[in-house]
Amino acid sequence: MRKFSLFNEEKLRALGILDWGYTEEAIPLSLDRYEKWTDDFNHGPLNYLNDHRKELRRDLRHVFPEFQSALVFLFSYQEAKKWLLEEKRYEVAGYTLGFEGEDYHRALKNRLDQVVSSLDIPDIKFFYSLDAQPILERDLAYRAGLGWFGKNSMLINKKEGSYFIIGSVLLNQKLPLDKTTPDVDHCGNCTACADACPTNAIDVETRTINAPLCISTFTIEIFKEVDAPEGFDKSRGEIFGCDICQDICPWNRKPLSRVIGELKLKDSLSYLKEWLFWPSSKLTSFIQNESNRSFRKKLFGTPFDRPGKEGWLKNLKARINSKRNDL
Ligand code: B12
Ligand code: SF4
Ligand code: SF4
Repeated sequence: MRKFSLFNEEKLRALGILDWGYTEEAIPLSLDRYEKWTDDFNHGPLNYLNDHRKELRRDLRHVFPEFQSALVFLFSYQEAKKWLLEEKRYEVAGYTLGFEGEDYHRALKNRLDQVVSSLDIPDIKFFYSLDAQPILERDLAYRAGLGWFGKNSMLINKKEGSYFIIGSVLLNQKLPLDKTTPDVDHCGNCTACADACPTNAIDVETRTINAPLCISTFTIEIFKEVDAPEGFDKSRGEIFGCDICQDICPWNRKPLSRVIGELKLKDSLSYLKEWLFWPSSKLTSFIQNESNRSFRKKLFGTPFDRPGKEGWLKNLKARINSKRNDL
């Protein structure tokens, strides 16, 4: 069966799905690369990538024993990204505003529920993979024919670029769909992402990044007061996540030029947009005056909840120290 006959494509578009793919391969094709990466300690403080869960990543059946196949979906945040670039609000990553301001783990589970409910297959059992599971999701998307690994280590789709979140459904049955073959490399001689990365975190040879050097790790994953990685002063003063190596990538130009939709935020979260226009000093004093509890409560259900008050103050301090307090 050709893949377009399984779903109503219009419905998928309405759910923000740019493309989807299918695979029956349980074992990642890049397992050796992941193992070498962790053996060389490139995960730095991200211990969950190198503990007992390492074994689980070796085979999808270790996570979902009944695995027979997977449907993999690419959920767009292109609208949010376009808005941030046009407004020159580089400080936060595109995905943060991409799902109406909601934490994507929550928002996309809901959309996957809608996708699964439209599958009319008897006795189907399924398991969702949405970032937090011990599954190499880029590799899964690669196996499903959805793109190639860019030198910035992003999974890039030839038509849609890389501004998307990968969400997958593992199934206990095979579906009558044509087999897909993984895409080939389309980076060629380009090294724009590695040249633009302010902290030199990208290794173009292995197409991986050194996580402790990455601004995304520093601003999202580290909650305690620590110094910013060397080179941060050459960044755009990112305070939550980093898209520099995607914003520079030529494969993201066309997809953004086609975007016609507007940035949408839930009414209750529209204040997030306002925050982006506050100077760092104003945001800092606002956060300092909040208790830990009330700050968390304000951000609950958004991606910004993660680093907590201490993490936010660390991020803002790094921005101010990097002399990017120009806003
Ligand atoms: C840990 C993690 C991070 C860490 C480490 C990032 C990293 N590159 O590993 C940090 C905090 C830095 C991070 C940052 C970001 N992340 Co993140 N992250 C993850 C997570 C949880 C695990 C990734 C992992 O296993 N890394 C291990 C390393 C070794 O894998 P890798 O870097 O992808 O390397 C692979 C390639 O190098 C590949 N390879 C290289 N050459 C070749 C050649 C061939 C032929 C083959 C087959 C393979 C291959 O093999 C390696 C092993 O698979 C995944 C979710 C998940 N469960 O998978 C999300 C995920 C990778 N992150 C995602 C996103 C959106 C981001 C950010 C853009 C967020 C932001 N704006 O700040 C940045 C991007 C930074 C970057 N350039 O990677 C998306 C990526 C979507 C996409 N289009 O690729 C994911 C998939 C989450 C999701 N469900 O959508 N992230
Ligand atoms: S996300 Fe930013 S810091 Fe991390 S590799 Fe890309 S450009 Fe470098
Ligand atoms: S910027 Fe160039 S090298 Fe980097 S991922 Fe994009 S095409 Fe590949």
